[in-house]
Amino acid sequence: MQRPSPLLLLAAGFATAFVAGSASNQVVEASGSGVVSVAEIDADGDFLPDVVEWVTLTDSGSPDTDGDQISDFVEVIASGSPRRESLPLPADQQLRLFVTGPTPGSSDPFTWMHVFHRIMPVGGVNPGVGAIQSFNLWLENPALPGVQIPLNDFAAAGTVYRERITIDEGIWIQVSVPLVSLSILEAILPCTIWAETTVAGQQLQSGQQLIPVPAGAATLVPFFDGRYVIQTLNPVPSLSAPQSIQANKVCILTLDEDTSGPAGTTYVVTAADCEDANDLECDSSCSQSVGWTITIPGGTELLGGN
Ligand SMILES: [Ca+2]
Ligand SMILES: [Ca+2]
Ligand SMILES: [Ca+2]
Repeated sequence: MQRPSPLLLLAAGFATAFVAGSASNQVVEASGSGVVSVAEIDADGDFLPDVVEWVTLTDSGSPDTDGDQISDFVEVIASGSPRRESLPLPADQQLRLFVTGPTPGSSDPFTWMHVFHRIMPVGGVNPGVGAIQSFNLWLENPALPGVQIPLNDFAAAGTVYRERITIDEGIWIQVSVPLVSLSILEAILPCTIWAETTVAGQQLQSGQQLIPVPAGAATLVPFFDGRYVIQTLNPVPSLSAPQSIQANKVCILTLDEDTSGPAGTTYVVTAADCEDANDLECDSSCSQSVGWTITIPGGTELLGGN
């Protein structure tokens, strides 16, 4: 059997570049798609598409929802508090995943997986435009150790690629994949999404697990005090049906390690509450997750290693 190769996106292939942003944070940005999709509509220019801001509960009309001078993108990608004033977090490699569904009023029929990656070059030196030599994005499933499945295999149409190179906040990358269907993805959970970037000779890798929970697919983000924020990754429901907005809400979990096996480490949820979850609104059904067993490829150690 031929081993699938990772999706390879050569940044050098995206030739459309323009200069935008303020003088204090000049940005050079390249976009790889000639057709504007919902994954590219970013009204406030903070690099988070409007549909993703719906998931993160940030303001798609303001690049700094809480007005603390830290951009929505940086606070979201760093698992900070985008809706409450806070201090800057240490700049680090970060990877976040979001899934959004068909948007009300849009002709875009796709459920999208959005991957956002921030790369901080060694020494904080801005490597400049064209420094990204390669960007690979793939999925690994514990049942197929060592096999890298290109995320592109799940694409129903063209993948969106955007990059932004900032003076002091690293290189930001967005890859959005229009999925054939969410159920195909759910069939291979749990899995880990990996991004590997080569910048100025450095190879940087980050991963984030996508796990199955009774509410659907979800990601976990470290919270303080050894607990985790769980965020379900469901398509955006109709905004005209507010009750279904619960689909993208979050919950704070306390995990108790149970067993380890080929699929990863299994944890039992011993507590779940609606304490401030990275300032995102909590799921009203949060407490129902007590007693869940969750299997995480690589365990929680990987969560803290991004
Ligand atoms: Ca935005
Ligand atoms: Ca915003
Ligand atoms: Ca902010």
